[in-house]
Amino acid sequence: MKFANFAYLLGALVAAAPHLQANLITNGSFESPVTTELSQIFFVGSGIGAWTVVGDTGGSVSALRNGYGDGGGLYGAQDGVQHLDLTGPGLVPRSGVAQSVATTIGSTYDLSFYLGDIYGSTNPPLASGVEVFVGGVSKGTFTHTGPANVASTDWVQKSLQFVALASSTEIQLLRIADPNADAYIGLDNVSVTLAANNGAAILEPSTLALGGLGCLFLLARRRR
Ligand SMILES: [Ca+2]
Repeated sequence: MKFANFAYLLGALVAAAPHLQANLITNGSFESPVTTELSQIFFVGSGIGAWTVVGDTGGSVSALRNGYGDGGGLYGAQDGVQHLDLTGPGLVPRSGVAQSVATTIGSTYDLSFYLGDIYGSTNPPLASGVEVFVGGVSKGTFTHTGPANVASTDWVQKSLQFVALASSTEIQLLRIADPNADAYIGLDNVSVTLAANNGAAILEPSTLALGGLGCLFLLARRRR
């Protein structure tokens, strides 16, 4: 291969590399649409950008914008200025959001999201919890109990891996039934990224660049 061609190929590889780990979820941070007020209700069946609100009939979730406060608590986003409260104002058993992403059969994906809990003056220290469904199959329940006496949202990152079984995979985050009804389960910053292509690990851009430099070095030595 001519050096110019090789350099071009290397450049193309490095340029393409960051896209391998692009977030497949659209509006994963719930920044769109901008809420009409600091809190906006979305009922089951309605859309929040690319998300669809799912759950029991009559259920809902709330999009909260930074500045929203209730019962002495301040409900701030983990990322950006908006996030979801999966409980909504009405406490039907289940409500949440779902979105389908394009996937490659056999490839492994990382699913990550942030779960928020708050311990305000009127809220007992109850766990926030969601059950995650991938392609309609439950991947388990994830919970988080924030520290006591902290009157702002406390966030933790939760993650799991899945292997795609179809060319389109539905990601669903559904709040767990909450008999104690502390009426707040925060969700923000949802992402799905490609982890491995059919079992082969995805090279990080830095790894690719280093490998490319190594190739250039070898090429330069051979040309002497
Ligand atoms: Ca956000």
